[in-house]
Amino acid sequence: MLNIVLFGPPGAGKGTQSAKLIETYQLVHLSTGDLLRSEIAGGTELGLKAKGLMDAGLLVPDEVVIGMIDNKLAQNPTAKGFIFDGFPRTIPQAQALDSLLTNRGTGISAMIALEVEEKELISRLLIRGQSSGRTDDQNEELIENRVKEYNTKTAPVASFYKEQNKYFSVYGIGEIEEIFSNLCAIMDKLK
Ligand code: B4P
Repeated sequence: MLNIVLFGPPGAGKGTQSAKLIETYQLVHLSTGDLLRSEIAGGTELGLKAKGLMDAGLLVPDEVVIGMIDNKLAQNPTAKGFIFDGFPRTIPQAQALDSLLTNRGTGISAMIALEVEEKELISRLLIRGQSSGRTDDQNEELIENRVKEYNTKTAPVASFYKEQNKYFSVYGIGEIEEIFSNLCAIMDKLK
């Protein structure tokens, strides 16, 4: 199986590039952000709890997202592999993902990080906020909170994969197609 963690700060292009990667490599896309937003749209108890945290730019509790990923892995037993988009976002999530995959006889092939400077992230998310309707893209202060949350809790996850020699990075500013082709160059070596 080809199991990839697509990593990067909010607005780095994870969702954008995941959509292209799953088509080219026929993988299943697992975005915890999308899963949480669908819980919110469905008005579930989990969604209601998550909404307050997401609207404040904070991460939702580890056990919530780990449970969602476990369910999705179980629902896709014949997948050729997965693109994990926005997960893991903390070290406990990374450890949990390792054991979920080990229990299924597989593991993470690589983490690929999209590198984008903070100024560009804020500008992209403010632009997306004008049309996405996403409440967490609505103002600069909130976006800065998300970046802060990333720097303190999520950035250390890269070391987890570096220590396993599974870390790769791609510069994430430029044409979407050019970034995609740089990602594909790494994916093709991993296949
Ligand atoms: P996510 O849904 O993961 O949202 P995100 O980090 O903002 O990234 P996204 O993938 O949507 O954006 P992209 O970079 O593609 O998370 C939302 C919230 O959910 C989190 O803040 C947290 O509260 C919660 N959450 C999710 N997962 C969690 C977890 N595991 N643990 C705890 N909490 C969790 O794109 C951004 C914009 O840039 C787009 O408009 C796009 O068009 C544009 N763009 C992309 N590439 C570009 C390029 N090359 N040039 C110019 N613009 C580009």
